[in-house]
Amino acid sequence: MKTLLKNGTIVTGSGSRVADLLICGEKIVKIGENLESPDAKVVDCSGKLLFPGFIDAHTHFDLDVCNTTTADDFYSGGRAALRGGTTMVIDFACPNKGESLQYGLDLWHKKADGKTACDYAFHMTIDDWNEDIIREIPKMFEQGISSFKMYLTYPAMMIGDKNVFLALQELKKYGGIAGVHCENADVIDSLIAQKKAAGETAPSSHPRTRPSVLEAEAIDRLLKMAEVAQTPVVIVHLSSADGYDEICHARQRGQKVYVETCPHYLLLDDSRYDQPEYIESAKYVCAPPLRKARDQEVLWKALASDQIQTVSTDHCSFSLAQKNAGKDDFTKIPGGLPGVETRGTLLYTYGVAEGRITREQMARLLSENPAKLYGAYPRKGILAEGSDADIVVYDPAGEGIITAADQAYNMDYNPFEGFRTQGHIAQVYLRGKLAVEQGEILEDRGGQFIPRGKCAL
Ligand code: DUC
Ligand code: ZN
Repeated sequence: MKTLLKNGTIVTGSGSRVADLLICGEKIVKIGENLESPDAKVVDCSGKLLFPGFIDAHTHFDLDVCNTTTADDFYSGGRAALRGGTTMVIDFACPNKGESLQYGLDLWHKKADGKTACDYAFHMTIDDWNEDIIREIPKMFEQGISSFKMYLTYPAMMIGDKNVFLALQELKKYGGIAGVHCENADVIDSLIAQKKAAGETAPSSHPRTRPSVLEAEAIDRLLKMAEVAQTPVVIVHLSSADGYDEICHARQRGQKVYVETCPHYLLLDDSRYDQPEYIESAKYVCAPPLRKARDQEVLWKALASDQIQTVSTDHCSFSLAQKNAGKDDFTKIPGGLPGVETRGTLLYTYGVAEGRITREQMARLLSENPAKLYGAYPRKGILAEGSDADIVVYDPAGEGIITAADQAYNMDYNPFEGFRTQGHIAQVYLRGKLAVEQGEILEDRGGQFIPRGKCAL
């Protein structure tokens, strides 16, 4: 089957131009002017922007956490992703301590295979460190898993600084890359104990027990370990100016550091935790917490100057009933926000349309850089001959409003409720097939597992 997209503005990380794009089967076969293909379905894309399918390199679908399971699994999460222009997610396979990496990988395949609307891949979580795990690392690469995740917070996931350092050294042998959640667990625990002893159990205590300086401390500690291990790392979900300062210091020392932030850190602030109604504040509990307007400003400037490489979502959704679990104790509120459906439209609206970043930067942040960073480029991440025909047709005209009444999530709220949007996602093609048409999902189990190679960013 052939499709010819005529006269769209083709946006890639390195430039934009009006051209025609011919799809044959799953691939882009030609980009050029005045293309003709008698047997192709012709679609007029005049006035539309054609982006490479977005990649969300940070989702948590079907994850058991805080004695509950995320509201979105790979079915609803994949549908929401695709509807939002995300043609590939990289989720976190997450074995429990004591389980093998292979067990975690098999389990994540079981959760995702045959029921995901968009393409998908997995990072592997390292939350245990022993001889068996070390032996399994090369086997992960053989199965298309080239990126890993470690935590400097959450006791259920932490392996301690010594093992983080050893894991960095081990991954380096294979050209693997690790993303790390940076917050100082022990000091956070102490602050939590003090808040509880003082009877301050409302959600407003959440950001006060996780101040940005504790993100900065953990980032600095990790980067010093990475410096000794002589390997680049990814700082996931950077939330604060304090944390960013530490990244700048490491770069000044000559280190290579990759950075991810998320729409909620760019667009929402910590005043959300001080609302009178419990549930209105609980909705926004995530870790790291939302920060201040100044932090947002610093993050936007870092995006504009290409100092942050990716915007992913940390999509980790819980319904209002699930968020209610912490009514008497903020530490029992399951942490996380949905975001996979609105990322592209928000970045276009508040980034490109408001002049903070260019559309080429948007293509780099949402597509090209995650594809390169996580070893899926050039199959993914670019509109080029030979690449998968994952395409977002963005209509920049018109305005909309984000509302939970119009979303594919298995969710009863949207953290960006009421946010104005500029333009909308008109169509999404997944490997050559029209998969979303004006918000309607046409194909919702067509996603494939994408094995990945080494970092190329
Ligand atoms: N932070 C969250 O808020 N949820 C999921 C995991 C994380 O790091
Ligand atoms: Zn996460």
